[in-house]
Amino acid sequence: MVKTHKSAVLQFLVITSRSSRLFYRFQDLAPQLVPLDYNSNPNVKVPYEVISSMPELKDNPFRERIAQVFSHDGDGNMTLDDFLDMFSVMSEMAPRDLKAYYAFKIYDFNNDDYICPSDLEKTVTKLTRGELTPEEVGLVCEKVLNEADVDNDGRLSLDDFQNMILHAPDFLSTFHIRV
Ligand SMILES: [Ca+2]
Ligand SMILES: [Ca+2]
Repeated sequence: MVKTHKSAVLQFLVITSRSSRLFYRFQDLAPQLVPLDYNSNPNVKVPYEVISSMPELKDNPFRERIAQVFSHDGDGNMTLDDFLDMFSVMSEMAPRDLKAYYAFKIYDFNNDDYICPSDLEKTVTKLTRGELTPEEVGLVCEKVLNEADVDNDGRLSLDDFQNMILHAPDFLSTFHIRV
């Protein structure tokens, strides 16, 4: 009992120290916008252009989608809450299921809750950083659909996707950043 309590306290301390470090990081991105006393203006947003040029994101081919998915406005402009959510999901310590859920949303470019063939094509092109020819991308997409589209409706549901990444963990590799 005591041990559980202690580890809960420890975990809380780790989380709060990480959050406060991330707060200063957030503040530092746009010191002219974000007040040091953040509670005085908790809805202030750091614009997408600033978020996407952070070292953790600037080389990530999915940076625009990542920022869109984690921002409440859907345009990639982030409040502190959005920012903390993004870092906690992308941290190496986040559970795989949680990462998979967000990876699915990020790959679902047209936000219809399915990864359809055109979403998959964009995903594979970005994951391979434009190194494949369109024919090769087509072949990869076909193979992925053949193997992962369990209910045969020509697109990947979240279930199909979660099942797929058990066999192809590379699909999550672009969503790890150190916090
Ligand atoms: Ca879709
Ligand atoms: Ca399906």
